Amino acid sequence: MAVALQLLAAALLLPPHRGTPRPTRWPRSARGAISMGSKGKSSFAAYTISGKGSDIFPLPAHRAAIQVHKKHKGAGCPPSKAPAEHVPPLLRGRLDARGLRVLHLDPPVWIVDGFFSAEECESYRALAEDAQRALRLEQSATFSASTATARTSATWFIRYQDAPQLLARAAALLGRPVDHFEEPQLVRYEPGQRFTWHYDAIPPSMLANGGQRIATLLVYLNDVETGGCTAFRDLREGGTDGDGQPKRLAVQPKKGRALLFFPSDADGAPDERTLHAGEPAKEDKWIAQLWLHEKPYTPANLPMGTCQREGDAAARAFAKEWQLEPPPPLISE
Ligand SMILES: O=C(O)CCC(=O)C(=O)O
Repeated sequence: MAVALQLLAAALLLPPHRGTPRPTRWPRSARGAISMGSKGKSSFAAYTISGKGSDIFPLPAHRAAIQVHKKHKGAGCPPSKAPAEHVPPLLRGRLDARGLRVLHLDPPVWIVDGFFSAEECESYRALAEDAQRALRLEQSATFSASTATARTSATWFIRYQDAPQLLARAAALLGRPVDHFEEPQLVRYEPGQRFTWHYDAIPPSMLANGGQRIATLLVYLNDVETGGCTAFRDLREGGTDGDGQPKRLAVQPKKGRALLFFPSDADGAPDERTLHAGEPAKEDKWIAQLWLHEKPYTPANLPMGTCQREGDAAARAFAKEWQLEPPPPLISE
C-alpha cells in the first residue's frame, strides 16, 4: 500500500504531460518536431523545438527511473541503481570506473569524479603554453552562427599525440578507438566568459566526416567555486531553487571531474534535450574536451603534425602504465 501511494505521489508530482509520456528512446518519427532552421539541410542553424511538452523534461517517464531519480535528487545515484534501459549503450558493461555517478537518467548525464589526477589536469592545462603542441583558435569550433558569437572563451586544438591521458581514459571509459575522437581540445574561460545555449550535434553537411557526435566528454581542470557550471536548459536535478522552481541540472566544475552526455542516440539521431551552456565563470575555468563520433573521424592538420596513429600509441603506453584497458584497435589503419 505504501509503495502504491509512493508511486501515485511520484506520478502526481510530475509536471503535466501534454499527450502521452515520452518513451525512453524516441522513435525517429517523433523527431519530426526538430527543425533545422530556415536555410535547409545544407547549412546548420540551431535546432529549435516545437510541439507538445518540449519545454521541460524534468524526470524520465519510466516509473522505476523516476523513483531512482527522486530518491537520489541532485546528488546523483551510483550506476548500479540506474535501470538497465537508462544506461547508454556505450557504457553498458563498462560501469566499474571509480567515481562514476548518474546525474540524469533520460537523457543520460553522467559524471566521473577523479577522472583526471591533479597532475593530469596540470599537464593538460600547461599545453596552452606550448605553441607547437597546441594551436589557439581565433574562433571556437561551433556550428551555428547564432552560437558562434555567444562563445567568448578561448579554445586550443591539441595534437593527438600530446593528449595521452585524455585519449586513454576516454577510450577505456567508452570502449572506442582513438580514431573515432575529434581533435582533443582545451578551453579557457576568463571571468565573465561563457558559452550560451547550444547543441553539440553537428549539422547534416558535416556528417560525412565520422558521422554524428555520439558522446561529449569534458574534464574540468580546476575547481570553480561560483559560476561556470555546465547547465542543461531542459533537465532538472530534483529539488527546487530559491524561487521555488524545479532546479535546473547544472554541474559544478571540480578539478579532475569528467562530465559525459550524449548529443545524439547511438544511431546518430540528435537528442535536442541535451541543449546546454557554459555559464559565466566568476573565476578562470579550464576544461579538456573530446567528442566521440559514430565512425572514424579524419582530423584537420591542426596543430600541424597532429597524428591519430601516434596518439593511439601514446594512449596505449599510458593505458599500460596506469593499468587501463587499452584502446580498441584503430579502424582507419
Ligand atoms: O564550458 C562548459 O561547461 C561547457 C562547454 C560546452 O558546452 C561546449 O564546449 O560544447
